[in-house]
Amino acid sequence: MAAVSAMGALSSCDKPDKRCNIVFIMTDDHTAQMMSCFDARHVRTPNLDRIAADGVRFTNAFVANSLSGPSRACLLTGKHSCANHFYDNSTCVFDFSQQTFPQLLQDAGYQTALVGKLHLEAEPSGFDYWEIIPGQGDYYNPHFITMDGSSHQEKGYLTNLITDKSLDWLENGRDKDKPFCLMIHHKAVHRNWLPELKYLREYEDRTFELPDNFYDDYEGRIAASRQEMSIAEDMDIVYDTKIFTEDADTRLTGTYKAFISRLDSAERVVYDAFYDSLAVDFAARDLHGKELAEFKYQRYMRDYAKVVKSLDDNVGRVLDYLEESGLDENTLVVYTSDQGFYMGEHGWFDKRFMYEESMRTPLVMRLPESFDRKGDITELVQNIDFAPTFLELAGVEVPEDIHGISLVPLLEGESPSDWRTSLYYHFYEYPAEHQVMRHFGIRNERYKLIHFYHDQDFWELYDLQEDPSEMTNLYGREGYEDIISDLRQELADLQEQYDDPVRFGYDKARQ
Ligand code: SGN
Ligand code: CA
Repeated sequence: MAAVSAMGALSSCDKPDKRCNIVFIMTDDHTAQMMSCFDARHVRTPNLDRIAADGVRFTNAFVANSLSGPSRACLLTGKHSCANHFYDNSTCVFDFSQQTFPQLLQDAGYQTALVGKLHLEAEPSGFDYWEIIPGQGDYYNPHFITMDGSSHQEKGYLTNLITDKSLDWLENGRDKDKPFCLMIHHKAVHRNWLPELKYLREYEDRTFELPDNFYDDYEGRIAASRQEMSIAEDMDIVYDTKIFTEDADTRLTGTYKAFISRLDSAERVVYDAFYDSLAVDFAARDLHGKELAEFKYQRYMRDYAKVVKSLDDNVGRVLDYLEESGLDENTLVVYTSDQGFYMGEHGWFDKRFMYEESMRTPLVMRLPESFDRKGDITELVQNIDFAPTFLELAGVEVPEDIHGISLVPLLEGESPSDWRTSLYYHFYEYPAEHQVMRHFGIRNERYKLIHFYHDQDFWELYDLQEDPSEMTNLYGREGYEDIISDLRQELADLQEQYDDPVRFGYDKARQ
């Protein structure tokens, strides 16, 4: 009943049998710097740009906890980690008995499907159809887990296979009398950036511009100085940059060998023909210091760009199918990532920090024909907003315990004067891989205040207008007392609003 009455209020999707379909495409670790509709410096992504050109581009989209599992839990529940209880990748199991938007959509008569990476250590529920990859999955000849719980290997490149399965469900798998929500979750472009074989040589003639702060000295920023995600120090020459010889013996050589051993012998010949020549060239050059760091940066950028290329092709296949089938008229297409990523900024790869590159996430949408909004949406939005947005589009009443805010008014062209003015963030996975300390904080249009805690206790303040790269920690500087005091109060208010137990003492934050 709630669904029916809320639907009546919607001008855009007001025919009960014609509620909007949703195609939600989410990638892993794809950052806006590597998407040409956000940043034209590095790559061309014509199909992703097509979504933005035909629809809307969110210029201020963020996540609540910049890590895969937590980000997916925020997406499914519309709640911060403190409420969905999935804090980190290493210790948590998602409780699918809690409220999720796919379940609510299914209850309201939607056909729901999920294909690809889930990474929540649990079997999905709330879906009419799912087929997922185990954990992080594999790029080459990957395994899939099907709804009967069994696992099987398939031939091909993962990004293509996930798209094949998604299109097959759209064409043959669903009940065509019902509206649908299809979630296409790619592994691409997650580490270690293994390209589709046909694109091994793409971008090889490119020298990517080094970020201005590639040689950051982390002055005044303790957590930044202690991370283990530096391209120079922590990127594995075999696993990440694929400089492999039979006598290689780095920490991740074994993992690398396992990944490439998934290729059959003919594929392996093609793969080796490319990377073996790089290893020969590398051995002859005897690189050290900055030269070695910049070599690794170029290899990283090239392989990442190749993986983006296959991803962009596959997004194009989905858009083409929707157009050819006529489904595009009544389908919202969302493209986003589970978080942003560092492409050499601060000298890094990976994410986790509340700093801009990884707190941000790319977000573009192609809207159903009944919406005429186009261009940029600049309001502060966060991944907890997807759940209420999709529920409102489906005419389902948004439960009061959801933290996110529906984006539908923004999609209808409104600029609500009471839109949120700040965002809350909380990262927990520490001590862990990459050693990014636990922290929480607040970001408004101009400032960002971060508190690092657990085995440390210090604060950082950035003026994003004057210092968009977040190089100067202003916390404790004369003249910022009022700004800090206001931000600390607002942060405490957000923690109360979201009921994050951190305000009762940090040790209780994960109970
Ligand atoms: C793996 C990667 C890390 C990465 C995490 C989390 N290491 O553990 O570099 O930070 O995933 O990524 S690897 O040696 O296995 O490649 S996330 O996107 O899934 O959260
Ligand atoms: Ca990720």
